[in-house]
Amino acid sequence: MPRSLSFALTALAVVLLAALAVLPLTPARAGDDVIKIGVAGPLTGGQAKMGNDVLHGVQLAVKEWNAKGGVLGKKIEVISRDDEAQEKQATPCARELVNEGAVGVIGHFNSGCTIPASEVYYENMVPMITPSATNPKVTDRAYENVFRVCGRDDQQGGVAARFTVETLKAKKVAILHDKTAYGQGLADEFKKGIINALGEAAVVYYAGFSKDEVDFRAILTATKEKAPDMWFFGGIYNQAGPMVKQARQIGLTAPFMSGDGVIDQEFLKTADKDAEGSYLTFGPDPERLPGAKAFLAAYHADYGDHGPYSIYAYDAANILLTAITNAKSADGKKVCDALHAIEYEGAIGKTQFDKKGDIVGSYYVLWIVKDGKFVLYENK
Ligand code: ABU
Repeated sequence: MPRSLSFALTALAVVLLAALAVLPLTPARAGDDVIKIGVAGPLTGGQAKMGNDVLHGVQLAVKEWNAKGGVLGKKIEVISRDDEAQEKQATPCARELVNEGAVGVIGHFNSGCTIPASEVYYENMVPMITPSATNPKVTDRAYENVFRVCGRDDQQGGVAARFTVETLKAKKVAILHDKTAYGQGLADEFKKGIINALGEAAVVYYAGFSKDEVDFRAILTATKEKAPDMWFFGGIYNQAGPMVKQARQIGLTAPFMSGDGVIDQEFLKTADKDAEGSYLTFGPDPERLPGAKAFLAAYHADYGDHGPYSIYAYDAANILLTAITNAKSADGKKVCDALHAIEYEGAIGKTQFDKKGDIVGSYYVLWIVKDGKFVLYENK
């Protein structure tokens, strides 16, 4: 090949590649014979239990829709991506889901992944509903394609702080967190509530550490030296389990409290007897919700015990598919409009979204570990 032609072809290839890099991705493809729904979260690693709970909730909803003929006359296919709960994996996963033609996404699981991934979905107007990401920033940007079916950490942190002051009557609290958008965000909301009620001096210790840390003894010893009436952790069950065990080993006996990231059977398995008496904030008990009965039976038949976010993922998928049905289209903008208008009666109750994509209302209640189980806290 003449050298000039080779040079021209190389230059053309470079220009084409550069153009492809800046072109918007192509989410919904009209000719596709299936409708693809994306799921993203930690499917491997320390948080895989909760990530797979979400995947299973979506798979169950899709199985039920497919048994009734699918959506818009097409079968629904679930495509999943494992972001490993790593912020830097979130954006590549989101791009892959969009590239593969996901018309909507349930996820991501973690706030720290949901926030950057939502930028990709927003650029491509792909509706996303997170079942679990509770950091306020997820919806505070008011992107028209971003929704969540869970609560917010400014609600959850306030409930935890009120309970600490009014029910536990604590005067001195220690606060630990995993430095993530969720963990530190929740810890800061809790801290705000404590300071509002009791003043700055009530927070006797505040510290963060990596979300991959496994040895907490130094920080727990420092916590113990401050003699708090209770200690709070903003983070996830895979760290909370060993942390509570190590706390009791070094003689930190004050009550432990955390949030929705810890209310998982894996916490009970790891912390075992040391988990007894731990307080957690989360939503209502699905076992007490009449609308959850059919979901619980079907989920248990397919996957065994449900996790905390299985039911939220199930409702999120049903809400997305109902919005596609109502929109009579998988076009992202039309589906987002349908989501903003939706009033959905699901397994966890009625869901409606406000302008920012948050659910209308707040549902946080206190749970306690009693006889090796999570049970609703009842003030007697
Ligand atoms: N909300 C608990 C775990 C997920 C997250 O917000 O990071």
